[in-house]
Amino acid sequence: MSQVTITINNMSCSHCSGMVKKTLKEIAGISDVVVDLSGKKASFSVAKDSLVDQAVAAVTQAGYPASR
Ligand SMILES: [Cu+2]
Repeated sequence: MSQVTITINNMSCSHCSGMVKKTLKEIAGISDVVVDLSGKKASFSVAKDSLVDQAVAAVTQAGYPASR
């Protein structure tokens, strides 16, 4: 288990950050999701490192271009 932070673009309101949070929480192995709307980032715990790439891909696909 490790704590990671990714950068997320295009979030403009609480609906956006809610969508990002929901998207991340739906991924098995990801927990403790905290989305920082004004800071353009999200922090969460991952069971294994490959989940970070999966999280970046899922959030990007949801319309919020993300990067590690
Ligand atoms: Cu929004």
